[in-house]
Amino acid sequence: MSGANASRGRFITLEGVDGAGKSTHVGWIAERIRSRGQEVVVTREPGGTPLGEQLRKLVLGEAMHIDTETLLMFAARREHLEQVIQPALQAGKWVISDRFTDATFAYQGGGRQMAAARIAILEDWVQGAFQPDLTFVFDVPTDVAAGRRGGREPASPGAASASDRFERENLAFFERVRDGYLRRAAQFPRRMKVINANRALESIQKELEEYLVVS
Ligand code: Z5A
Repeated sequence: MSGANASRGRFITLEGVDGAGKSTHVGWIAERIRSRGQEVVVTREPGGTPLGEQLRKLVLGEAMHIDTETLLMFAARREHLEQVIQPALQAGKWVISDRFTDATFAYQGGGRQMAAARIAILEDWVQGAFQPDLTFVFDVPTDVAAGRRGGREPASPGAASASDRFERENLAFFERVRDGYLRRAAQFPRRMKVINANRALESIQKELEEYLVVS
């Protein structure tokens, strides 16, 4: 991360279209890092704080203008940074977040076609130069992701479910989201690692391990 120092923890984010497998890998990554003696905080966006979780319910459930949707993502993020992410990093903990700002560029920028320059204004406002140290983009063809979503039960209160606004979008939307992630990863290749998630879990985790060893 920009401005990282030796005593500060590290910030890892997981991204990808719905059903790509982020949530499947969060716990595994946390355990790998804990096994190295590090303290780990696992969190998610939108959410991660009591207020953020309320905003999550609104943004996943209520129809709203694209500007409102984007502003709420960043409002939740501001709280998340202030209350969870920054304090944990400053205390030397590692933070693993299931989604962060790259999701806004992919979903609101790619999926909903909001100009990236507008999102970048909010990014600068809310987080300045702060970025994750490492981002995994789990990449799968959108039809594979859709098949995986189809076989899933909602995992927790507020979890994405078949009834949430994003999951009701069509395949073309998810194609744009996927392209949005791949474009962003091409822009920031040192930070963002595209992981082919269309293969066996063991094979994916072997690749993740290689990146974690050098983090
Ligand atoms: N959103 C946004 O628009 N803008 C923003 O800035 C942010 C978010 C931060 C909620 O996110 C929504 O918020 C999201 C984007 C929007 N859209 N939706 N819906 P979320 O992360 O909470 O919701 P989600 O994307 O649906 O995540 P998820 O439920 O956690 O899905 P996932 O992590 O991608 O997949 P999974 O649950 O780990 O795996 C799905 C199934 O596939 C499951 O049964 C697994 O066992 C299976 N799986 C996983 N990997 C494999 C492999 N390798 N082989 C076979 N099967 C597998």
